[in-house]
Amino acid sequence: MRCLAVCHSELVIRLLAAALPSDFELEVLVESPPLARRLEHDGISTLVGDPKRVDTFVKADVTPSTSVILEDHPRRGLKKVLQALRAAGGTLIYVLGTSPAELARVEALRQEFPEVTTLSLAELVGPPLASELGRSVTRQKVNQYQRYFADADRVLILTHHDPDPDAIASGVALRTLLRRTRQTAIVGTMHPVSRPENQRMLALLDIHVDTITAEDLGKFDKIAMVDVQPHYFGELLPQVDLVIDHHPERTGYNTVFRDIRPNYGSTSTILAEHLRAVDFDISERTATAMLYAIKSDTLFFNRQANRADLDAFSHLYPLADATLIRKMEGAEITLERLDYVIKAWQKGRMVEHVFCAFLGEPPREDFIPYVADFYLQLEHTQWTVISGVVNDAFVVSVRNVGYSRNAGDFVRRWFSDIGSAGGHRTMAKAVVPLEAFQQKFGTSEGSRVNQRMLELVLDFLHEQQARGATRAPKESKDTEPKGA
Ligand SMILES: [Mn+2]
Repeated sequence: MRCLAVCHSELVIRLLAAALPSDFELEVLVESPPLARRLEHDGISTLVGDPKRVDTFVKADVTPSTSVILEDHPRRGLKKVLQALRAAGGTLIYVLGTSPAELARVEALRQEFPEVTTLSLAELVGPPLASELGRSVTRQKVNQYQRYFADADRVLILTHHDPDPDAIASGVALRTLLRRTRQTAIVGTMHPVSRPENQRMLALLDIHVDTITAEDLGKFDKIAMVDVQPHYFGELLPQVDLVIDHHPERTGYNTVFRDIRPNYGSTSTILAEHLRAVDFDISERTATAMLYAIKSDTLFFNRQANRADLDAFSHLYPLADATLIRKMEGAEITLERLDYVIKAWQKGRMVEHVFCAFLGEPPREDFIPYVADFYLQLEHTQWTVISGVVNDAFVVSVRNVGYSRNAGDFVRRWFSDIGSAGGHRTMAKAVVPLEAFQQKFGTSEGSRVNQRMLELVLDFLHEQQARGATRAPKESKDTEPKGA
């Protein structure tokens, strides 16, 4: 590919010469003969000419397939240069300026020259520069906590209850960063892994998550926490040593080090950055766990995910074992789950594309979200509202297919006053004491519960539709008035 750079600053020219891949044949056009001599001396092919003249570009052999990069100059007539270029047959034209604000002037010329693309140096250089600077800040932080943990005999890396792939992978990644093995640093939880696909992940990757009790906490010299913050454990852990998490930042505890990034799709993304910042080799096992974690925590980039998650994903992908990930995902379907899928179909109701079912008392909570996810795949289904009773708690999982109404708003609306309720636009969950449910909604009997849930969701949807007719739909978080 041929590229003609029409420039006036030496730095920009040298930058282009260094940055353009070797398959670009770069030629430079400048007005100043001394500058041309310096560039030629350094092996940069250079022409001298007046860019406002058509014959300059004819001599430079500009064709419709030549990429022409024009360095913007506020005091030089850009319009004349563009006219000359066009007359000489140039069509691939890029105007390079310092910042998007400066280039706004060029945008005005777009009416007349729609073939022109603007490039801002600030935008081209900014993202890699920012990640480089961010990496050195991260490196410093990682080095600090590595030193701090170095002399501890026994380290606990604590996750939330029933750890999910992100918690598990983050624990393993942090253990790698602390240069420890299971003998000196355990990944621990107070409630063991229950979901079949997560158990399969542990088995396939040979990862051990130890179950510990509150009394065990005192046996560790240092405690780190991943994918969760101390408030989760109530009063149990007012002081810890390190917290790495992507959930909204909470206060009311002390930690020596913390790295909390709520805009990240997974904790594994943060740990991938830590590993990269200190140039650690990531084993295939760890990479596979982390890749699976990012994929599942972001629902394969369907839920909150940003540039950092994509970067971590593409960094880990070549290091991981994709076949194992497919095996872990396949473990989602088990016979006992299919039982509940069938049960839900027999007892549930589908009204206005909303599938609503009450599962009775399943032996574990994960049957509820599983069935909710399952029926969302059924054609024409737009919402699923699946509920059940687990350990005297009424649990409901809500799912919908994208950009309809907010599932999180729905559960907060009806359940935040009597229990915990939260979630995103497309998935949400509420857990309330069964007694409180009975008091508020007047029933806890199977078919009546389901009828009631169906009414709640249809009310919510209808009301939102009525509102939407007069008001622009608004994205609300925790602002929904309770019990309104
Ligand atoms: Mn997570």
